[in-house]
Amino acid sequence: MKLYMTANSPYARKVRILARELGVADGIEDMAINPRDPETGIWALNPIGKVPALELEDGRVLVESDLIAAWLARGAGDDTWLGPRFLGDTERNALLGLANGALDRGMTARLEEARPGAEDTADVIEKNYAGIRRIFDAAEQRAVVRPDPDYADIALVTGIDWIALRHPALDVHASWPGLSAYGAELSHRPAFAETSPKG
Ligand SMILES: N[C@@H](CCC(=O)N[C@@H](CS)C(=O)NCC(=O)O)C(=O)O
Repeated sequence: MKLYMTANSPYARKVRILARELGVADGIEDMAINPRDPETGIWALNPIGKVPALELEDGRVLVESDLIAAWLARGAGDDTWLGPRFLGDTERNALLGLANGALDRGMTARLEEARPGAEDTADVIEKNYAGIRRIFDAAEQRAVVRPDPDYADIALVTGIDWIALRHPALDVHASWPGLSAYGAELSHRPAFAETSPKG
């Protein structure tokens, strides 16, 4: 299988961490591409034009990080990371939703930073930063390293790391020391360490 990704994409990283934790990463080749470049063929594979996209051996293509992750977990017979136990746990699903929301707000703010000359850029960025602050305030109380980490932990650590890298103005590690310590502890796991975003 081929996973179309960029090295620092947080959405792709969720899938890459999960694949490693499930022990199925050897069957997946990471294909680093620029999703905005149609010459890479990504638009034909994934009409949304985004990464991650997982091309299966029979040529079918799965898109959207959480759907790819759920498909991998099911194929691996997983019950811990994103299996029936996770899906039946309301609290863990709620935390996953918050983590995904932080990523979406961070991505919107980043796209806005790249929109030159727009009058409301500062306003749009601040609205999204305010959303991230609310999300991280709420998540900090729930961010506890448990004996069996799951996909909500993967998503939250991915959000913490990527927002700390791409939005230094939020000063993530100083502003949310609980989240920072939680992320650091989970980052000792090889699957997290191997995929961590680089500046
Ligand atoms: N909801 C999607 C979001 C994926 C996404 O936004 N990927 C970004 C990279 S981190 C992308 O490919 N952006 C290309 C673009 O916006 O043109 C998912 O969960 O997979």
